[in-house]
Order: sequence, then structure tokens, then C-alpha cells
Amino acid sequence: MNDKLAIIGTEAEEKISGCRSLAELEALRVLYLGRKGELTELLKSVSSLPSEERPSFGAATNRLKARIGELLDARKSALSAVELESRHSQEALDFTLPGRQSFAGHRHPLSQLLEEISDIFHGMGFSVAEGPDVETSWNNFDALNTPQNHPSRDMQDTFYLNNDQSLLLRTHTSPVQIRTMLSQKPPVRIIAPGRCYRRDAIDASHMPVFQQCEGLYVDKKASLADLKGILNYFAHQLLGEKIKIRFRPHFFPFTEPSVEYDFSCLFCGGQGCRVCKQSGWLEISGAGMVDPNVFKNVGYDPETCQGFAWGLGLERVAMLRYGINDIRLFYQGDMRFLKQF
Ligand code: 2U9
Repeated sequence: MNDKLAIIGTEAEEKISGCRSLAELEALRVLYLGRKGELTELLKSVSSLPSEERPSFGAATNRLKARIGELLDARKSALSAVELESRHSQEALDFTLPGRQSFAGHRHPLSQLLEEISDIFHGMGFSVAEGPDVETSWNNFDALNTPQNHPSRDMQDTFYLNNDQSLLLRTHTSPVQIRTMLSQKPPVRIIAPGRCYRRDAIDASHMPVFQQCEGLYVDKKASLADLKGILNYFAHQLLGEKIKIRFRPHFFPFTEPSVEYDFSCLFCGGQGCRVCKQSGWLEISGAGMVDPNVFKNVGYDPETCQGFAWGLGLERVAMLRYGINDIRLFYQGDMRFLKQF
């Protein structure tokens, strides 16, 4: 019987030390120490031994049981450490991997330009006024002294929203100035940025939706020279001190006198180049002294106040500034284009 114990002991030692996983080790524990395990079965057979052999065999079996228990415990802690180590190395963070880039979006070039323009006019005491894209014909045309038969009122040029043509998508931001004057007394110093709509066919320089940033100044006294001074300062701040400005006579129903204004060409410094078609000047927009009829329409007294207003197309300025040759690029949402600004 003792030989049997010795064999079980040697075999158990070999198996336990050669065991490679906790699951395998658990199977060995059941094999040797479990309720139906080899040692338990041996202990059960003690009763069949001669009585003088029973105590020593029982004690030897219990010692082997304890010994195998110790071997199992020791192997278990060794295997646990190995398994933990391998799990850690598999799950470990690799701090040398490059980070995942998050996409933060980008401000549209026209929004950036508008922010710059707003800053410049804030510096001269102007505030930003806004109004709805859907306007009344009265705010958009009548109040601005636009004759009933003016071509801009034509259905071919304006998006009307109802049959009697009393509602439309504003064709310029001038109704914002009308709303401002209707709601406050002079003095007025505002810029009016926003989307405008015209029934234009789309090409490299026309879009049915475009953006303006008009301006209005009203006080007891105001002159064309003040207007020129303000536009001059604006041009210097936006495009540099070297820019010159000039007025050419023009006609608008809402201003009298009216002018178109040009900036000296920022590419050739006024020498003449391809961009300015050799003229040295870039046509920017129109402006003028507010027509007395417009003042009357909003309840201002043209005898006691004077004012000037100007227009500005945001796309045109951005195109000149960045050398962009197609207005459609602003509205196609192509990140390859937008990211450059
Ligand atoms: C009020 C009175 C007068 C605003 C003005 C222009 C001249 C002008 C252009 C901008 C780009 C048209 O779309 S565009 O080509 N605008 O030339 N705008 S004077 O005059 C006003 C505005 C409001 C109450």
C-alpha cells in the first residue's frame, strides 16, 4: 500500500509541476483530492487493512494529501501570476501609438470676413443690425423709394412668396436699415449683414443666394466726405494702408447723390494688371446720401437729419482678397476649399 502512495506522490508531483494552466490544475485537484479522487478512495480502503497497519497507512495518506495540497497551492499562485502577466501584456495601453485626430470643423471664409468687417465698424461706433430673410415688398422696395416699374421688382429678378407680391425674399439688406429707422430715432450707426436672394442663373460670379454687409449712418449733419472717410478707413483696415478709394457718379433710387466706389487694385497697387483689367481700380459697390424720400417714408425729418449708406457684397470682397475666381466655391461645402482660409 505504501508503494502505491509513493507512486501517486511521484506522479502527482510531476503532473502538478508540468501543469500549464489553472483549468488543468483544477482538474488535477479533483483527480487527487476530490470526493472521488485517488487519495480519498485510498483512505476509504483503510478499513480493509490489518488493524496494526491502519494507523501508519492512514497517517501516510493524510501526509501525502497535505503535501499534494501544498503543491497545488504553490503551483496555483505561480500560474496565476503568469496568467495575470500575460493578460496585462495583452491589454496594456500603448502610449506610443499616434492619437486619433478629432475633426473640429472650420469657420467659413465669408463668416471670417464678416467678423473682420464687424470689428472694423465696431471700432468706429457702428453696431450690427439684423432682420428677417422674408420681407415685405414695402420694406424691401417702397420704403427705399423704388418706383413701381423698377426692373429689380420684376418677377424675373425677385423671389415673391405670394400672388399679390407683398412678401418676398429680400433682394438686399436695406430693409434692415428701414426697420432700424422705423424703430429708433437718429443718430443711427449700423451695419446690416445677411443673406440676400435674387433670381440669378448660377455662374462663376452669380448665385441666387449671396451675402451683403450694408451700412447706414444718420445724424444731424453728414456728408459725402464723411462717407468717403469712413470707407477709406475701412479699406485701410481690411486691405492695408496703401489702398486708395474713388467715387464715380451713379444712380440708385434710395440715395441722392449716388456713387459707385472702387478700391485701388490690391494686386498691382494701381499700376494695372489682369485682375483690374489694366485699370488700376477694382469696382467694389455703391453708396450715397440717403434720399430725402426714404427719410420721409420712415418718419424722419429730411430737413433736420442727413445720412449716408453704402453697399458691400461679401463674396466679391472675399474673392478679390483671396484671388478666388468662382463664387460657387463658397456654397459647395468642399472642405478642401474651405480649409484654406
Ligand atoms: C437705406 C438707404 C440707402 C444702400 C446702398 C448700394 C448703394 C449698393 C450693392 C451692394 C452689392 C448692390 O448687391 S450689390 O451689388 N449696393 O450699391 N447699397 S447704396 O443704400 C441704402 C440702404 C438703406 C435706408
